[in-house]
Amino acid sequence: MLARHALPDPEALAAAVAARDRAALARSLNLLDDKRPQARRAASRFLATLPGERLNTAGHLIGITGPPGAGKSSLTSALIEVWRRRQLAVGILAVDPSSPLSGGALLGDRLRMLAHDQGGSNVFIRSLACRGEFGGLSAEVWPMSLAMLAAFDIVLIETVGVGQKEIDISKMSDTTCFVAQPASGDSIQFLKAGIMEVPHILVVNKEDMGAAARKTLTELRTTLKKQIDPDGWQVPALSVSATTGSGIEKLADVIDSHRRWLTEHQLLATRRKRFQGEWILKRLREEFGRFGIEQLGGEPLLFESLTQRQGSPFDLYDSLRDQFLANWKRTT
Ligand SMILES: Nc1nc2c(ncn2[C@@H]2O[C@H](COP(=O)(O)OP(=O)(O)O)[C@@H](O)[C@H]2O)c(=O)[nH]1
Ligand SMILES: [Mg+2]
Repeated sequence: MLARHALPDPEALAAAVAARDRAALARSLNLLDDKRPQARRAASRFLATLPGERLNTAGHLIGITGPPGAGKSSLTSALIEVWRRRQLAVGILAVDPSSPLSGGALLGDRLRMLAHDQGGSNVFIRSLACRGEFGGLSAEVWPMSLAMLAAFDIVLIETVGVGQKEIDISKMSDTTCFVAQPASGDSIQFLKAGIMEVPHILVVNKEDMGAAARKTLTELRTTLKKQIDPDGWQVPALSVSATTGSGIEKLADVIDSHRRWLTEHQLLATRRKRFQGEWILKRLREEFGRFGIEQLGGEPLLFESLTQRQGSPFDLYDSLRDQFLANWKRTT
């Protein structure tokens, strides 16, 4: 019991994670999720010790989002197989509470299968689905993705992408894929109305359903003609079938081409740096509201400084929190 609760040595843990030690990875994700003060301090040191150049410029952080039942988990399994054939090490964070039975079990089964052959050690999956409400959990997804990034070529996060409560995956991934299913007018309406941030890649899954899939793809392409990615990336829409496997190689290629495009335009490192600013601002906003942000210098200034700084994001957050509380005490 004691051993289970004993905190790991952050430096040794970071080295083991970077060496893709599976037990260390599991331990690091638990540590990042541990709210006890001494665990937070260890987690903070752990994050600060992860290899910075990997976190800034290596690997590929991919977000897969879309409504429940669209086939995100199925698509994830299909992609894992392609990436394995391409000799890439893959880490998955599944933050999808909507399909713990179909999706969760499906993905679990596939991975159990994979684990039987020698390629199994290059695939690591952590499901965050069975913890109920997102609540505090959502806050830890980004730090967890950093630990995964230190170990894997590809880190994929699956989230449900409709509604307000959901994690904004576009604020923590290099490439965001939105998965729609045939005859899902909703997704198109969300896009048109600007409720949904334009993803980098639009995927219509269940192509095997025939005409309905083709119609949805055409509608999405028409909608996309009016949508411009702020960076200038031409958003592609393609159809696939996770069940039959059709289009999956192509999808993997398109996902990779977006990463190459980001690198060629010197946007990858810039994008990664923004994630930290977004994460800290979001947490400050949740804890102290707009007033808190104003007290700390206002959003633009704060954001700018947060993307510049080095070290652990936990430390940065804590120091801003302390700063706010000290100001608050002085003025009341
Ligand atoms: N016909 C068809 N069904 C699919 C396809 N991909 C997934 N499904 C089914 O759609 C349902 C939801 O899939 P799941 O991957 O759990 O969706 P998620 O909720 O988006 O993760 C399951 O019953 C899958 O078997 C596909 O390409 N074609
Ligand atoms: Mg799922």
